[in-house]
Amino acid sequence: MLDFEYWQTESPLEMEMEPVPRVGVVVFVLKGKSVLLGRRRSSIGASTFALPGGHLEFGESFEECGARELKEETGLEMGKAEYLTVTNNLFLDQPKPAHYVTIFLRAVLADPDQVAQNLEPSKCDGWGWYEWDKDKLPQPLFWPLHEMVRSGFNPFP
Ligand code: 8DG
Ligand code: MG
Repeated sequence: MLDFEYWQTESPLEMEMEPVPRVGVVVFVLKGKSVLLGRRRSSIGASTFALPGGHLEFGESFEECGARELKEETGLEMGKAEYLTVTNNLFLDQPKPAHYVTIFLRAVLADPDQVAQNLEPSKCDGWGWYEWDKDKLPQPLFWPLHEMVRSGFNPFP
């Protein structure tokens, strides 16, 4: 049981806790030959292009989490989705090192004409569609994504 004084500390609860691995769920939203990417403003991967996604919440399925994060970050409604792959990555170049097991889904939009909005401007500079071609993707990519491209990974069916 945590005592009252503990809760009065200035620093956030997370900073007080031992680091633990967390689960991320991210989505390759596919449209034609393109995927949806946004330039991050969050501390991990700041100024690099990454997929929409975020932290798995208690009780969620991967698809529920992907759909919720996509909606929160872009306003887009996720259509049919499927599991693609998983990564296990350490982010050591952080004030507080982070460890993520990240689930990658691919999905189409419920309505392909819906336009992405930047609903969390403190976390992202904006969203755009980029052709999945190593010479046409924006640079720099968030390093986990960069590694996937380098390994020849293709999110398209
Ligand atoms: P939340 O607090 O709103 O739930 O989450 P968030 O603030 O949107 O989390 P996030 O950093 O966007 O995503 C969680 C972690 O997932 C991220 O810190 C590292 C991992 N991750 C990857 N690859 C990618 C990616 O391409 N995009 C995103 N958004 N996260 C990724 O390993
Ligand atoms: Mg996010």
